[in-house]
This record gives sequence, C-alpha cells and structure tokens, in this order.
Amino acid sequence: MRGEVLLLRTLLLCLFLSAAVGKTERCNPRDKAALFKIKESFGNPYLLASWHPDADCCTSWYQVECDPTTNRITALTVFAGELSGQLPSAIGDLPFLQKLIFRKLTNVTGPVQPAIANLKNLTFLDLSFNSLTGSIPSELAELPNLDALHLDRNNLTGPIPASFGSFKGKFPSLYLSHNRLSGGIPPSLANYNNDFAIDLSRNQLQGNLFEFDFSKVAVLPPNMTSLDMNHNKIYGSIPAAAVDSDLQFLNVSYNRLCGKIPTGGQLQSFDSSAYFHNRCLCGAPLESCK
Ligand SMILES: *[C@@H]1O[C@H](CO)[C@@H](O)[C@H](O)[C@H]1NC(C)=O
Ligand SMILES: *[C@@H]1O[C@H](CO)[C@@H](O)[C@H](O)[C@H]1NC(C)=O
Ligand SMILES: *[C@@H]1O[C@H](CO)[C@@H](O)[C@H](O)[C@H]1NC(C)=O
Ligand SMILES: *[C@@H]1O[C@H](CO)[C@@H](O)[C@H](O)[C@H]1NC(C)=O
Ligand SMILES: CC(=O)N[C@H]1CO[C@H](CO)[C@@H](O)[C@@H]1O
Repeated sequence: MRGEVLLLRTLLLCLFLSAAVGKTERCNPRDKAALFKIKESFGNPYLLASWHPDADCCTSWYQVECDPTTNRITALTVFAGELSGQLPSAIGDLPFLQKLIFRKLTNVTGPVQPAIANLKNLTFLDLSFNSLTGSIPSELAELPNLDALHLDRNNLTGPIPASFGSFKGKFPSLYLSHNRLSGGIPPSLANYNNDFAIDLSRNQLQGNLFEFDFSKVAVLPPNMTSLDMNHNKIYGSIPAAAVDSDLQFLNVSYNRLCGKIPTGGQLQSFDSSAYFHNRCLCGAPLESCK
C-alpha cells in the first residue's frame, strides 16, 4: 500500500513537472500577442501557419528570431510569399526588433505604418517590392539606430520627408527607387557625418514626378558616397559642389541635365553611362562642350 502511494506520488510529480516544462516557452507573451495581431490582420495566411499558439515563437515559428538571452523578438523576416493586406500598427509593439523585413509579397498594400517609428532598436527596415501607397512617414526620422531603409519598388508618392534632415541617429542609406516620389534632396542631409548611399532612380517611370533643379543644390551631403538618380526629370546642371563630395558612385543618366560636367574630384572617373541620355551635358567623360 505504502509503496503504491509512493509510486502514485512520483507519477503525479512527473506529470506535474512535464506539464511545467511544457509551459516554459521562451517566447515573451507581449511579443507573441503582437505577432498574433499581425497574423490576424493579414487574414491568418498559410505563409504564417507556423505562428501557432501552442508553439514557442522563439524556437518553432518561421520568420521570427529571438535574442538568446532576453528572449525578445529581434528579427521578423517575411519575404517572397502569398500575403495580402496592410501592415497593422501592432508592428510597433515589438520594442526589441532590430530587423524588419516584409519584402516581395503578393499584395501588401496601404501606407508604410508610422508605428514602425516606435521600434527604437531597429537598424534594418525592408518593405521593398510591395504595393505600398501614400507618403514616407516623417516619424521614421525618430528611429535612432536605423542603418538602411529599403522602400524601393512600391507606389509611394510625395517627397523625402523634411524630418529626414534631423534624424535622431545617423543618416540611413535610402533605397527609394521605382516609386512615384517627387521633390528633391533635402539640403539638410549635408549635416550628417556618417557614410550613406541614396538611390532615387526610376521614380519618373511610374509617374513623371521626381523633378528638381540640380544646379540649386549648393552643397551635396559631404558624406554621401553613392547617389543614383537615373531615369527621373532632373534639370539644371551638375553643381560645382559635386567636385568636393565624397561620391564613389554617381548615376544621373536619363534626366534633363545640361551644361559642362564640373572638372575635379571623382567626376571624370565615372563611366560615361553615368551621364548619358541627358538634354545637353558635355565635357569629360562625355564629349567636349562645343
Ligand atoms: C489586395 O489586397 C486588397 C486589400 O488590401 C484587396 O482589396 C485586393 O482585392 C487584393 N488584390 C488581390 C489581387 O489579391
Ligand atoms: C501602382 O499604381 C498603379 C496605378 O494605380 C498601378 O497600375 C500599378 O500596378 C501599381 N504598382 C505597384 C507596384 O503596386
Ligand atoms: C564626414 O565628412 C566630414 C567633413 O568632410 C569628415 O571630416 C568626416 O570624417 C566624414 N565622416 C565620415 C564617417 O566619413
Ligand atoms: C547608369 O544607369 C543607366 C540606366 O539604368 C545604366 O544604363 C548605366 O549603365 C548606369 N551607369 C553607371 C555607371 O552606373
Ligand atoms: C540599443 C537600443 O536601443 N536598445 C534598446 C532596445 O529597446 C529596449 C526597449 O525599448 C531599450 O530598453 C533598449 O535600450
């Protein structure tokens, strides 16, 4: 009898322990709740089927990565799949997120979610190759750690926000090609002293909008190392300031520029294809001016 009671107690203890072990998942409950809101707002799609309530988001959910010590979600990388709907504001409820990718999905529409600006740890944001509309939220300038912003290949309109002249942190590299953006390069970008690249190419293709007088750009941001503005409607001439820039890459082809390419700096080292198909640009590396 005594032996049986002991056996029963041991058995119960084992059951209790295994249940307790089953319950200790690493996933932070607040992170998990935010991910469920995101899944729900996309209509619980097959692409996110591994986001199951009974599974640990840190170990069994695809597209999700957690920090090994804090167990908070640090990366959400959803790409190349069937996903339809808008990014919900719950995306802003993952405070430890460093890398956020929603890229090349079948039908992700609506605006770039301003709540992304709550993600103070974010270093890498990639929402490229979707069907996002609206303008770039000025709130993104509140991200203190952002290194790279990929919003290329969407249907975004409006200018680069003026707030980008005073980013909380360093200035991120901006990949904004293949949208329908307008305006110019905010002059305040010259204030940053970290290296960065800007790709504004082919905003003309989808809407004939990216149009400004290049000669009015008195100071090119000195630490901008790459500037691609091919296929837009930029007019005027290449500013003399380009000679003193740190540009290692430049492409202003397929615009409406005129006049002599200033001599000096790296400007003559670029291939002629960096300058061709303009209205009347001349001088090395193109033909000499008449
Ligand atoms: C894309 O998603 C929107 C809602 O965001 C919906 O109205 C539209 O029908 C969807 N289009 C396709 C082709 O799935
Ligand atoms: C952008 O919008 C235009 C016009 O509404 C539409 O025809 C085109 O398919 C859209 N492109 C993308 C990438 O969503
Ligand atoms: C940025 O530019 C300034 C002025 O040209 C220069 O002193 C500084 O070293 C540059 N910083 C970087 C990170 O390139
Ligand atoms: C500049 O862009 C045009 C158009 O995409 C391309 O044909 C050319 O090769 C590019 N040149 C350089 C130097 O990047
Ligand atoms: C590096 C950095 O910004 N870390 C922050 C990540 O987010 C948490 C929560 O908001 C902050 O406490 C950290 O300082």
